[in-house]
Amino acid sequence: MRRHPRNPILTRADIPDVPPLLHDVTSVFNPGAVERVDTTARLITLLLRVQDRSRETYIVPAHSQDGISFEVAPRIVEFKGLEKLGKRVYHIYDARITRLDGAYYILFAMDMDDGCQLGLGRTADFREFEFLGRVSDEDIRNGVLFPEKIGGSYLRLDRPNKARHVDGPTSGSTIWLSESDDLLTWRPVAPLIDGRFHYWDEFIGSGPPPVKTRQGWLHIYHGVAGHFGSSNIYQAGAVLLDLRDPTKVLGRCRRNILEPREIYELAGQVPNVVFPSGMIVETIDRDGFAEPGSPVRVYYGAADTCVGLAETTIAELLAACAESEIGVRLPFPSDFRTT
Ligand code: BMA
Repeated sequence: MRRHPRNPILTRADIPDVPPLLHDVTSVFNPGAVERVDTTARLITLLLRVQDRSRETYIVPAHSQDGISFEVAPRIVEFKGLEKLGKRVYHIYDARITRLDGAYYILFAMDMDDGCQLGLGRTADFREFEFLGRVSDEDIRNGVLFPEKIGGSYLRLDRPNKARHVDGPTSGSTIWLSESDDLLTWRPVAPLIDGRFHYWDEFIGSGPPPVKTRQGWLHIYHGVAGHFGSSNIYQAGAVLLDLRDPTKVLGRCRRNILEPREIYELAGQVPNVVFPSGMIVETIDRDGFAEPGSPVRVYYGAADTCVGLAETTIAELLAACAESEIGVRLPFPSDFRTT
């Protein structure tokens, strides 16, 4: 993917200073993204993760007509009904937005006393937000909803968390497919892809919600390479799933499609991180499929500090998914010797 020349497109300086909550914030990153029509204007809306000096985390909306310059709302998102959970939620973060059944659904991570859980919210207009419920009962993160029912069920991708070391931080190396009849109660269907140890994506998690193409569901995910268990390098990659049966993996990129290279990705609160979380496809055909030549914008968190924008096309992402499997040696020029 290619970085936008105006990167990073959002930094802490873009967040309105509105005490007491939005005051002198530390960072803005990992945005969910959606394109929509608001009254008459086409807008790209982001739900930003904003963190302050107390390390409290808020979701803050931002809107743009060109997808590059964003106006950040001077208020945090309050999910009505969250208090009914009756349990303490320390942080809400990493919102992923899916348009489904005519509304916008938001899956997000909730740090609670029993680990990280998934919360589900809904909005019609990005002004009022409603909390629909806690939609997990195990430590889990990176939930993303498919934009339509498949085989009569709602589907999502999610990533259960496991501790790598006893009492250590949790992460995960398997993305699962789960299904639901009502969006509230979920059943695991099948593991979809595993982390590839020794390579760039040892630990993995979903990025933005999957996009429908004629070739299959195109999905961007993040992969983490652990360097001697000390530093983690977060990169982005792509995978292609069968349209009718998304448990079938049709292709997966061999090499990452974005990795930390620029200074704002290499240095920050958490160094060496690109974390894709929002994806906007410009051209969708009449039947709802992304067109191969369509420009694609991917919004990502950089070093847990600011927001970057990377550009590509559907065709380029599909080509990445068609690369030969990792670990299969590519031919060296010497393999073609004729003598
Ligand atoms: C992941 C999540 C992300 C974060 C990333 C890098 O596990 O917590 O929200 O951006 O780590 O710190």
